[in-house]
Amino acid sequence: MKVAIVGTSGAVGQEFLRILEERDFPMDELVLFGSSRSAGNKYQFKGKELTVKELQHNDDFKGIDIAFTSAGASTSKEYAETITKYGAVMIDNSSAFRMDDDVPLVVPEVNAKACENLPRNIIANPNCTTIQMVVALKPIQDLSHIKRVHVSTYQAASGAGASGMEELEAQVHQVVKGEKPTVKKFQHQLAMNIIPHVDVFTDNGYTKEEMKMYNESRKIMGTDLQVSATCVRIPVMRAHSESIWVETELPISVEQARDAFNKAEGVKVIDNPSANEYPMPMFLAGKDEVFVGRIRKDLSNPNGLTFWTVSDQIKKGAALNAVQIAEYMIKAGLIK
Ligand code: 11C
Repeated sequence: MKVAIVGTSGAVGQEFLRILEERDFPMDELVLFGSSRSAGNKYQFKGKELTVKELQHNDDFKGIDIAFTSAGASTSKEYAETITKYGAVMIDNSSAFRMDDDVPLVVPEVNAKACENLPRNIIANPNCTTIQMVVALKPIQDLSHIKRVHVSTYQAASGAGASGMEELEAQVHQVVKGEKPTVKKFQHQLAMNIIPHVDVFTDNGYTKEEMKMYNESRKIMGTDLQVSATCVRIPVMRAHSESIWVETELPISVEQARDAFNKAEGVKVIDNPSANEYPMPMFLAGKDEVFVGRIRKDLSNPNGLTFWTVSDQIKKGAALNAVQIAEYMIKAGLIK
């Protein structure tokens, strides 16, 4: 098994390196690719030093079985053919192909079987806010069809990559020193603030991030689910949180929901309000699962249920989900 990472120097690329080592991913060789700027960078993997090669239109992908790509949508579009033409499966973290009919959009806990049909040898990894939401919706959908979801996200600076985290850290220091914070990456100062605006606005008043939650969830769940999202950036370094409200066809009790969450793949329940125990991003960054708490009935709707989720955006929201897709494919004999 020969594996490639494209976009190695970014926050998600670095997470790929950590996760492949942490999970002892079955492979014989790992090849690192990046832009001309990061070509030549050296990284440690399992005690060996690997050097980043420049991504180019050549035959470097001959013999590669799996390519984890995270270098932005335009790079993915430009290089998809170069990457896949000798048979490599491209598991792409960008938004480039997510809504294409001939590219499956996969969260293994929800729709792993979609990996069985790959007309273009490409699998898309969903947006991080969508991933954590659908992992939590799946056990509820298995109890009763979900008609509607209202969700507000609380997204960490890490969603904007390493430079987003650097900007938040710098702003915190500037605020403490009484200096005017430098604003580059986000639309406004993030330290001591929250910004109800992630990605650009579309014509219907929702942002692209909010529309991703609508469109991607429906494709992954394979249902007519209606989603209304408000995506918010908060001054947290890493791990996104979501306040989720669902309306189901049949009423679901809190006990039924808790039991379903407890049994669900990839979910951990932390829900003990009397001891002030609920998921919080500060304590769950770096973890694999989607954490669920504050499970309760919606007071305004007998078929409504509401809960709170937290998951590491760079891990389950990006690199880990892609690696789990590859692990599923190897186990299912789809990549040999
Ligand atoms: C954020 N969710 O938190 C975004 C980043 O479509 O993969 C990921 C964007 C994407 O800013």
